[in-house]
Amino acid sequence: MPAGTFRPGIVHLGLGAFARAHTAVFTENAMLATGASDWGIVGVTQRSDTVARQLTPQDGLFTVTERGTGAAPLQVVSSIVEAISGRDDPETVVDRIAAPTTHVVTLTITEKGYRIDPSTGSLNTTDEQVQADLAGQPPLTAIGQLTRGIQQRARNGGGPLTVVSCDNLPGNGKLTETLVRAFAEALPEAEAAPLLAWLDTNVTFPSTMVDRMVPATTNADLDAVESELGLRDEAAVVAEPFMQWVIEDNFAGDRPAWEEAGALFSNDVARWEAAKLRLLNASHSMLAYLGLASGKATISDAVGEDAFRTACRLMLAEEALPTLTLPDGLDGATYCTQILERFANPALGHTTAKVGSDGSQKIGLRLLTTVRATLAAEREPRCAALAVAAWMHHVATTAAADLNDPLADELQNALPAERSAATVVPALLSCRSVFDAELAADTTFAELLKNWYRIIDTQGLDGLRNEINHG
Ligand code: CS2
Repeated sequence: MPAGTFRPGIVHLGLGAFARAHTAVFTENAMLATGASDWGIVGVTQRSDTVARQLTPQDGLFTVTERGTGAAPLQVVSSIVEAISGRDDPETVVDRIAAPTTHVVTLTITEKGYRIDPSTGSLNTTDEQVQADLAGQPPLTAIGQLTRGIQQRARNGGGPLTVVSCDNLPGNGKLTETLVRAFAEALPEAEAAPLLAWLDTNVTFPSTMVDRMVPATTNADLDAVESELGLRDEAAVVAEPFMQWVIEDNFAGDRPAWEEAGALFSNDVARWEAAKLRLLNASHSMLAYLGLASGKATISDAVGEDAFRTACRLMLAEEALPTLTLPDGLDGATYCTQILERFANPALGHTTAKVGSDGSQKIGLRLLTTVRATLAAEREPRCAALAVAAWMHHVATTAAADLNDPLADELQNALPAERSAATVVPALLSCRSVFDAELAADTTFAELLKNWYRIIDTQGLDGLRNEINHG
């Protein structure tokens, strides 16, 4: 579709590569399938304005290139009708959320974007940016922008709004609601009361499960797109052919017919999300940290190592799957086979560094859930512990400035000067932002971690191969 065909109906917070290759594609395809034209997306970048600067001169147009078996031809996507820098133009973000044409806000702001206090599971009101947003600065956090936008909408007497979180978090809808309400409750009483009442009757927060592997776009990708298209697309994204979206059907008002683009509306999203986190994302993280520990730059290289694939299979079949109740329509064994095949896609170039980033925000949801449930069933979480030990090794062997994690300082400060299994494992287990006190005190888990850490640290890949295959 040429630029200018679609009119805005959605505000999207977090305009990274994932949003462009997933949410924007589903929305584009739904509009093309139905002939609707009023679900265009106002995209908002978060910390950096790069994507807004790339998309604006291109009238929001960008390409999606699929890589791997079954790849479709390059698609030009036109569903993004405006790109705003949330950092530089927060008042416009608030205005767009409040606009009468907006019916839906979608979010892909990553785990850390929610500013959760791990000790309460609610909004981290000690965060300086959250405090500044509460104090009335033009809001810079996603939850601040969302809540201030809803507040302005309420004051304008606007229509109902649906907020759709698309991040890899269990119960992402309920969580987003909790954070928005916590923000509203922390406002002065005269502001809080009417806003909370308006939220009660006008805003819903369905949960969703999203899936598509989307690596960071490289310069080589941009060059390849240029030679195919004959034009330079600075906002191009590459992705695997697979894409999935399961959405809870709980909308306050109108919505795009995303089912026409292949999305599944379901009342069982919690089970879909738990399965995806503990199976796909858990083994993805495991391969990332095992790969980082053994010099493998991509996920396909890591899964190509027999011992690592074996460790993933064991973790999935013997540890993660028994902890899950799968939704109807999902066969566990088939799903696990398929995800390992998807990881093996050599054309994707998904780096272990990218998947391994923000580990402090991810391992709790992806791996420690399985660790806790397996220990509670009086079994050993041997392979899940391997993944956590590999993460610990990554943290302990990466310089603070190079560790891509919002808790990098806290993690580094916990570490001793002399680093071995005996010192690093207890030091990192004492980080309450990642491990709760009960899990940290579990001797079975601590011993597994120390054993794996020692092997990674002193014997490297050969030691891992030996222990995984014969241990
Ligand atoms: C990955 C995910 O970077 C990561 O942490 O595990 O982004 C993963 O690629 C997606 O969730 C796949 O849907």
